[in-house]
Amino acid sequence: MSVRTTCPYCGVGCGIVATPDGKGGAAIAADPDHPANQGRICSKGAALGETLSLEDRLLHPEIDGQRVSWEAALDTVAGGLRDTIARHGPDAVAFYVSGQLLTEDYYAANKLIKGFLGTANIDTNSRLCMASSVAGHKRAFGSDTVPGLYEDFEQADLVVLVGSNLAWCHPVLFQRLEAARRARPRMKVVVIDPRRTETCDIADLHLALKPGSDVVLFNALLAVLHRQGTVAAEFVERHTTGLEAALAAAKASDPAECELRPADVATFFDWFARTERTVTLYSQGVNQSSAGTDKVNALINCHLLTGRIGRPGMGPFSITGQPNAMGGREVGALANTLAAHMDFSLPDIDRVGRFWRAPRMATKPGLKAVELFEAVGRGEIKAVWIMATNPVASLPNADAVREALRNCEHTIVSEAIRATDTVDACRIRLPALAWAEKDGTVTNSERRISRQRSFLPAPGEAQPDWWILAQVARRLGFGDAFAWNSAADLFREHAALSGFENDGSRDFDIGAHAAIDDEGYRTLAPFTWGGGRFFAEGGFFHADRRARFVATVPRLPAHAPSVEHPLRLNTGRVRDQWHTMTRTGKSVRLAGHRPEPTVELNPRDAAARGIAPGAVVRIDSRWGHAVLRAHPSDAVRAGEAFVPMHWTAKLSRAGRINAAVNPAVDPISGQPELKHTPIEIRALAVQWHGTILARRPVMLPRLTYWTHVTAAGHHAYVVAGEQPLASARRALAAALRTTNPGPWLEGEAGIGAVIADGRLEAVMVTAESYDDSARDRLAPFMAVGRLGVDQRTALLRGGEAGDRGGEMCACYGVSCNAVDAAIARGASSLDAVGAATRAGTNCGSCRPEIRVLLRAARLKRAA
Ligand SMILES: Nc1nc2c(c(=O)[nH]1)N[C@H]1C(S)=C(S)[C@@H](COP(=O)(O)OP(=O)(O)OC[C@H]3O[C@@H](n4cnc5c(=O)[nH]c(N)nc54)[C@H](O)[C@@H]3O)O[C@H]1N2
Ligand SMILES: Nc1nc2c(c(=O)[nH]1)N[C@H]1C(S)=C(S)[C@@H](COP(=O)(O)OP(=O)(O)OC[C@H]3O[C@@H](n4cnc5c(=O)[nH]c(N)nc54)[C@H](O)[C@@H]3O)O[C@H]1N2
Ligand code: SF4
Ligand SMILES: [Mo]
Repeated sequence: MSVRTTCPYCGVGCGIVATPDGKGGAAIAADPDHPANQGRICSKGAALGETLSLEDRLLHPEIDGQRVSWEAALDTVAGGLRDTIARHGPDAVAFYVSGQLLTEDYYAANKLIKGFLGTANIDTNSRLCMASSVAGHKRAFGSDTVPGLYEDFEQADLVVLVGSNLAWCHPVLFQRLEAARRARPRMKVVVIDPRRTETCDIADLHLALKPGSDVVLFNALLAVLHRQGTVAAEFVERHTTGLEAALAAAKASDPAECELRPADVATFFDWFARTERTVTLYSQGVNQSSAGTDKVNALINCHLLTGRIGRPGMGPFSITGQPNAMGGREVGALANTLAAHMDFSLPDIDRVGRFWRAPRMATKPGLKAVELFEAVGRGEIKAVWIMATNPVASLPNADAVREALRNCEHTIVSEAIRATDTVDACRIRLPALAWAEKDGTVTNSERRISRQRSFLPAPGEAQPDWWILAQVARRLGFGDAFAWNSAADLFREHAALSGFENDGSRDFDIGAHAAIDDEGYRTLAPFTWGGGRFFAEGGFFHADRRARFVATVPRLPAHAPSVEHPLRLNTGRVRDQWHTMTRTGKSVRLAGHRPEPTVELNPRDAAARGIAPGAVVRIDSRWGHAVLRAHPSDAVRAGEAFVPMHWTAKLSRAGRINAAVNPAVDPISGQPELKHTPIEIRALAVQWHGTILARRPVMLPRLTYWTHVTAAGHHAYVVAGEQPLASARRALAAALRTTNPGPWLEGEAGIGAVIADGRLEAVMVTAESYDDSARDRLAPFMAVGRLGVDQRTALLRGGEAGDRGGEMCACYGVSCNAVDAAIARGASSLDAVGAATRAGTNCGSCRPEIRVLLRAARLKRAA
């Protein structure tokens, strides 16, 4: 039987239809009826079926590495919290939660700590993600309201994407935008991003601005709009205040500081001025900055001035990252918010306290993520409970986070996966249900609440996150307030609180759902709260019901490049991986797109440092270092480098980039500046490169570089070293044979293999230079049961040449070379390439990259 649920990845919030196969797996398809995706899906969503296996799951509670009963684990957690509070007060306790919890889980965590433990030391990883948007919304609107809807992108005549790589990070919205643009050719797209991303592929204009200079650009735009009279005078007059001060600040901004071509800036300003239906969509290039909140307000100012808000095809639009970033804001799980979009004002504290019948309401905001872990590091917080996030990999200055956890008295983690960088650092490990097994709701970027429904049975002893919290609450004596029996019970309570003494004073009100029965919850169809759009006719949530223009004075990133660290490190995402890879990392086809942790840097900077393509390099900052594969690319500005955030200490020797990322935060939102860290990059004196495929995991010897690459039916590693090749080969061969025993055979061209009873158990190939086709060349031999004579000979000669040139289409496993070949044979459009190879015909995530190949072929023909 098929089950309709919601994708657990990005904030687009696509509907998914899952059909269990009865053997623990499920077929995954897009839900044709879900309003967010209408039958579309992306490569990550399409590969969800490959993430369901249980072999890496945490299935039983553990304390200090020993399996224990739930009773023992819950008693220990409750005892630790009670004891800590008794000895050191409630502020010695903290929760660190996640936009990947369901609303019901999130609600339970927030209620327990803020109402019953008496501290607001709960923060969520949304601090790293949405905090600047929340703060910017509140300053401008008096509430954390996203005014628009997805259909606004389709109805707009100008879509401005600021610091958003939509093509890779919100692929289904990108597909919708692409389709709308095809249908309405007059629509224009502007991308504002220092990097030339795949999103630029549909852009009419790309502004590769100086990193961090967004406030300057939008200030300058505000001043130009005002000077030219592109002003919605009546809207400004009736519904806003603060224009004069904002203009004064804006007029001091000189767009030349953005290091753009003046003609491009003029074009952007001209389009913006002329186009009533304008949407400005923004994401982490805006939020993850020490001036993030000002960036948000600088762009909202331009929409307020022109009155372009809350009407079809218009508005500022904060696109959220995680599937339930919005739900977390609704339950108020940020350290500085309360619940149901309430704050730490006296009336709100009183209201929530009465609703919860809370014995010990927190009365002031708690510590925000970065400061929270600094307080753990100083020993001020003595008990920390982490749920559904991997801070040892995802917080800046991540080595310090790991140290802090190792030295903390009570470290508790609720996780689905047995071994992550964070689980390794925590003493008490509680097994949580994962996506396929959970029930609850999530809210996407356009305020749409959708059900996640379980379609697989609960494995082992794993439990829902809310259940774990409620059990601990009962042990602390709060049984009555945590007596829920189902996610539906929680949803009803959450809905009731949103409507409690509300009468229109708060934007978030789903009180109408407080009486939903179990059947209604089971079948609940996706709906947007607030109905349609907000603010077309004013009605802002400041006491005077007016929006605020905010005077934004540009500031540079907190840490400037120096002689020692002259480059700027930018970080972000790649198309086919999700965060710390605990789920997407299980998929073989998703591994093909970007198999290794790389740093992209400008070819000029690479040349100046003697860094060749494929070289192994070390990045150093004041905070730490990483070791990565270099990929020179003119998509990156000179002076900049880009590293994906995904690789962890579990998957690589030193690809965990947050070890090097600075912990500076925005003074208002507390969001860290993950996009701007001064660094230096240098080539390492690597003597040799290698590739290893083995049936069983290999305990690698000390190497300069290694990374694990997910492969079908075996383990694959790409390695490199600074020691002489001969001794390295001896050490590697010994390591291979420890877990993959059998006779060792030396072949030609650097091949060494263990072949036992005719079956290839493990193979390695080493060479002086980097050969990224070795995995593709050798993998077919691992797929064979018994090698025939010819196959054995071919293998020992180095494997057959069959370089696939990397994966293009993850859905159908089509390589770059196959697409190139189709183009060479005459396929001259996306559709023709699709017809010839199937590439790009399922989820469409690779279409921007196919277009790049098409364009390259056209240029080549023209030359
Ligand atoms: N494939 C994939 N998709 C995801 C995720 C994932 O892990 N993988 N994660 C999800 C989550 S939680 C999030 S938050 C979103 C993030 O989605 P995005 O924000 O789109 O992704 P990022 O790659 O983090 O950063 C966006 C861009 O900001 C640019 N940037 C850096 N500095 C500046 C600057 O000063 N100004 C401007 N204008 N731009 C700048 C970067 O070059 C980068 O291209 O993605 C979601 N979707
Ligand atoms: N340098 C740099 N760092 C970044 C960013 C960046 O752009 N650059 N982006 C930041 C942003 S925007 C974000 S959102 C964060 C994301 O960073 P994290 O939240 O740390 O990353 P995830 O890998 O998504 O971690 C989620 C964890 O929850 C587990 N999990 C999954 N489902 C469940 C469940 O139902 N219950 C429980 N208890 N656990 C579950 C998963 O196995 C996984 O370990 O990273 C931030 N860090
Ligand atoms: S765009 Fe992709 S990752 Fe995002 S919700 Fe949709 S299917 Fe999931
Ligand atoms: Mo995020």
